[in-house]
Amino acid sequence: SAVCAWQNNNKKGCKMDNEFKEDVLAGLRLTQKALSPKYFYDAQGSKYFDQICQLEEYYPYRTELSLLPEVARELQDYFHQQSVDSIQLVEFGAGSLHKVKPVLQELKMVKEFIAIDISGAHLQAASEELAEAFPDLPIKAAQGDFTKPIELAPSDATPMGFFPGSTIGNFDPGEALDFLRNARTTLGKDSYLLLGVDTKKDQQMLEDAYDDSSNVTARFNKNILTRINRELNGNFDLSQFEHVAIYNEELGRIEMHLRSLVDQQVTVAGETFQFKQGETIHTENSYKYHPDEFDELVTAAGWKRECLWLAPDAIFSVMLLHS
Ligand code: AVJ
Repeated sequence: SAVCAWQNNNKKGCKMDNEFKEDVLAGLRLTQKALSPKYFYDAQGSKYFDQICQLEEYYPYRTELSLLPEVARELQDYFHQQSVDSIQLVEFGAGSLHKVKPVLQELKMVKEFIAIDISGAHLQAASEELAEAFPDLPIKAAQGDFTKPIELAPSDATPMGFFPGSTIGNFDPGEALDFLRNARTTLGKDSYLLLGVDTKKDQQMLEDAYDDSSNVTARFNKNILTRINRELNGNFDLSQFEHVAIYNEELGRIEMHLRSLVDQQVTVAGETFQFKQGETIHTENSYKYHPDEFDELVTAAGWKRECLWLAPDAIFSVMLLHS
């Protein structure tokens, strides 16, 4: 196939698996138990996430997707003006590759596409489908964790990172700053970063997006327990936990938790953990930013915002950063 698969910053069946175990055990030992949202994305979790994207309540996906054709057309003009005639596009957390399609459709100067995702088999399948739609485009599918430093193959083309979907919202602001700084180092001087960032808005709209009426997000959240049961010999009883999504206004973030319905104990990889009734495992943060607020992070990380696109009612933002 036209898709070149490569391992980026981890080795399958070795470091990754052990890291999952150590991270889960360390997270469950905390007073406020916590798991990293990057572990949502096993094969099943990636499928649940695709289902979330089809929900009426989950406005970020469709809102950003409908902005992207116009964004890409304006980028095409902008890069012409800047005499940028070839681009190496690098997507972080590429998932099902839905978002890059409108970008590739308009932005003819993209000469190479590198997709990085933690969910290897899912990414490989999505990349093969993308290769059919863009047969002349060299595509690299890299299984890797973009929260760790990444090395790019040198290229004569201008590097442009692509980080849509407000995935950056999974980081707390300090981690987001680190990510932006690292991305600037990875992509190099005279590079670009096209970023999707969800905005602060009405609390009900936010909470509905993360606690949908068909309970898809609840299944997505609980799937992390199924994964722990399977991969780390755990005995979580999913019926004894409930999905919780609340907007923490003070911190400007949606929090997802799994709340224990009873006093219980659970064993994972031979270690036993106590749960009080009502106690939660914090599974995800999804930070929301006013454009001005986010721009402070951008500037602190050494980037400059070149363009900002806002969806109607400013419910989602897309921006182009220049190093
Ligand atoms: C993939 C991190 C952008 O935070 O909106 C969706 C994940 N979690 N519904 C988000 C998610 C629950 C999503 N990101």
